[in-house]
Amino acid sequence: MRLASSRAALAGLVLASAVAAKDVLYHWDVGYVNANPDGLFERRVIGVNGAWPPPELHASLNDTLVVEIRNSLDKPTALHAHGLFQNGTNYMDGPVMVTQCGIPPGANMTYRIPITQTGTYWFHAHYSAQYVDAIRTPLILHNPDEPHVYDEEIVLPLTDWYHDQSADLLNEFLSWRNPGGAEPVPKGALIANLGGNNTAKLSFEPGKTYRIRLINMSALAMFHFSIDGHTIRIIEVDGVYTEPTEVGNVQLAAAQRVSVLVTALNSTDNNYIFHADMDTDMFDNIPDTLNYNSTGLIEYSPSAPVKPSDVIDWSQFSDIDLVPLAKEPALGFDVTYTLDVHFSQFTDALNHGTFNNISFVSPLVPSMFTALTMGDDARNAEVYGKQTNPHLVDHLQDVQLVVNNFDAGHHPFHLHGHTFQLIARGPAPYDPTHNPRPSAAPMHRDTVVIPSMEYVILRFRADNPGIWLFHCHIEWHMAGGLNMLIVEAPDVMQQRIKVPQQVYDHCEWAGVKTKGNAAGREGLDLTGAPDGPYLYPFGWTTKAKGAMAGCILSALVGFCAIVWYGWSSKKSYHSLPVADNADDSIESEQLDSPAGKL
Ligand SMILES: *[C@@H]1O[C@H](CO)[C@@H](O)[C@H](O)[C@H]1NC(C)=O
Ligand SMILES: *[C@@H]1O[C@H](CO)[C@@H](O)[C@H](O)[C@H]1NC(C)=O
Ligand SMILES: *[C@@H]1O[C@H](CO)[C@@H](O)[C@H](O)[C@H]1NC(C)=O
Ligand SMILES: *[C@@H]1O[C@H](CO)[C@@H](O)[C@H](O)[C@H]1NC(C)=O
Ligand SMILES: *[C@@H]1O[C@H](CO)[C@@H](O)[C@H](O)[C@H]1NC(C)=O
Ligand SMILES: *[C@@H]1O[C@H](CO)[C@@H](O)[C@H](O)[C@H]1NC(C)=O
Ligand SMILES: *[C@@H]1O[C@H](CO)[C@@H](O)[C@H](O)[C@H]1NC(C)=O
Ligand SMILES: *[C@@H]1O[C@H](CO)[C@@H](O)[C@H](O)[C@H]1NC(C)=O
Ligand SMILES: [Cu+2]
Repeated sequence: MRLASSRAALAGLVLASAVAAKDVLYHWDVGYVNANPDGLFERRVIGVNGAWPPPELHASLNDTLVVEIRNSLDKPTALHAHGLFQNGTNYMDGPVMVTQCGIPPGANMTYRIPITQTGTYWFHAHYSAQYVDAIRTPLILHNPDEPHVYDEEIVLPLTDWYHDQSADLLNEFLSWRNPGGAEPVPKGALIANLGGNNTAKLSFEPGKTYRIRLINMSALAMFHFSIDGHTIRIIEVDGVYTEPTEVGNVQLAAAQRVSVLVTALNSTDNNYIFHADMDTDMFDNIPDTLNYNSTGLIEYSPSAPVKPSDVIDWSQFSDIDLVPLAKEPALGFDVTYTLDVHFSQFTDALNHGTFNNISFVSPLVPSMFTALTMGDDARNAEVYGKQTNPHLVDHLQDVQLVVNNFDAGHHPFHLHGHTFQLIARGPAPYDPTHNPRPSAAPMHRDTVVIPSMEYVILRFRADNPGIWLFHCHIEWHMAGGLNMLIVEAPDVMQQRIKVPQQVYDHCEWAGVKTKGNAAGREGLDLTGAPDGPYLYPFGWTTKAKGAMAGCILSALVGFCAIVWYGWSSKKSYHSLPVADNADDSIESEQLDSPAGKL
């Protein structure tokens, strides 16, 4: 599948580089196929070139990864290389209505991504909740100068697995019938795309050391990974090398990656079980049929018995205690933003995730185009529209984000375009009069879990001009609005970023403008830009609140006839220019949903 071409895109880099960089080319025809990985239920999934799972992607440092997508679905799509900096290639990042329009059905898009990083990443759809339909695959970036020593490597993606289609799950989640915002609970877990009675098996040879690249490609579930009878050492987290750190088990939230080294035992007398247990804290109910403890087999010999589990080590370690191999001092900060995370009931009758009480709604113009076309006004955050919750940072500023999680669940937050240093963690809210004492060489990563009622302090240097999404990686929460924008150095973007014609063409097809502010207008005239949904207005009369409560109650028993004025605002932000068949009700509902276009 891998074809190398002799010419490299980054001519400048190639001149300076020791190893010949190459284009690594993949053709992906993205379309529907059927699959039954747990042996329990055959369902429609989104596959590649007529098969599922999609092929793994591999490239090396300084290569250019080229993935030519053909969209054979009946709806738009877009893909995101999770954790890649996309330095100078903001338009290849993937989130729809942030850096591109959806790739129309029947159209192609070539993602050309210069590889400046190494480690374990993944590639997934960034449109609606499409990746729940299994369009996701590991993306491994090899390092010709690998600092850790091992004999072989194993890529082990872990995912939760749903039997229903993502569009149906999303409609259930974002529904007035679900005022508490209970997330869809998966039917089980897949280890290396196998589940149910199809057990994943890893063959070990005595004495060999394996690098296992764990990737949590879940929509919801958090996993604990451990191997009976073996010790595991963490060496990489989210593409960042660490000093080898021995742990009893590895916790991975959605979108996080960890590489561990495991040295095989010297004897082939026994086989062993490895565990990938889903953390059930996030599940509102645990169906009797749900096996949340998934296991696989470490096989030394097909005839050997399985040595029963000793006690599983459930000790917790904190990622903030890891030490990166490349040590850099803690950044200071030139600008700090505090982000309070809540889930609340909104006037559109839905339960939305929010940063500072704003639930994300896509603008009418992809924000990257707003940055590129608004001249000096691009440095005024207002032009991106208030529903995108834009936070402006200037070129080369050191940025601090203080994130307080006031919700009852944990959330894995992901920043596009950067890794961030983990400066501090503690009980929320963070008290700004207490100076954090970061470690001398803080760990950094691209996705951080914040447990309920805790805060984290994150810092990064704004050295990558672009529009970068900051969001919870639980797919359901993202769809529910838990996203915001970091608008990084729009003035420098205007000098550096040259958008390929294809990206304009896709917007044109969808009737989406590629210039102007969030409303597609000039200057600060934001007439028609998305506005709302709103938190329950505090000024509401008791009677109105009673009507709303009654409405929610009756919604619970299946009907809701009262129309209150919250609904009337629906039209204004539901009227995004939608790319396709508006008469397909499920589809248009999904596309119209607040953040449905991401
Ligand atoms: C990758 O490119 C950088 C920058 O040009 C160069 O310093 C480095 O040696 C290259 N590394 C490899 C493995 O090609
Ligand atoms: C689109 O992609 C398909 C499949 O990868 C390829 O066969 C076709 O030539 C491409 N079309 C264009 C116009 O590039
Ligand atoms: C899976 O295995 C269990 C017992 O291990 C068995 O009861 C069940 O019937 C099996 N299911 C399928 C679909 O084979
Ligand atoms: C993957 O992430 C989800 C969501 O945070 C979590 O519930 C699940 O346990 C994780 N899986 C692993 C194997 O860590
Ligand atoms: C396996 O045997 C070698 C050589 O005797 C020894 O160095 C190594 O520690 C043993 N490995 C384990 C996991 O016991
Ligand atoms: C899953 O594993 C955990 C940890 O070993 C254990 O406490 C729990 O009882 C197991 N649950 C089931 C249903 O096997
Ligand atoms: C968000 O709304 C809650 C009430 O739902 C309020 O307590 C809180 O102060 C608000 N936060 C911000 C940052 O406005
Ligand atoms: C982006 O590239 C510039 C050079 O053009 C470099 O200074 C900066 O460190 C890079 N940032 C990231 C995040 O790769
Ligand atoms: Cu979340």
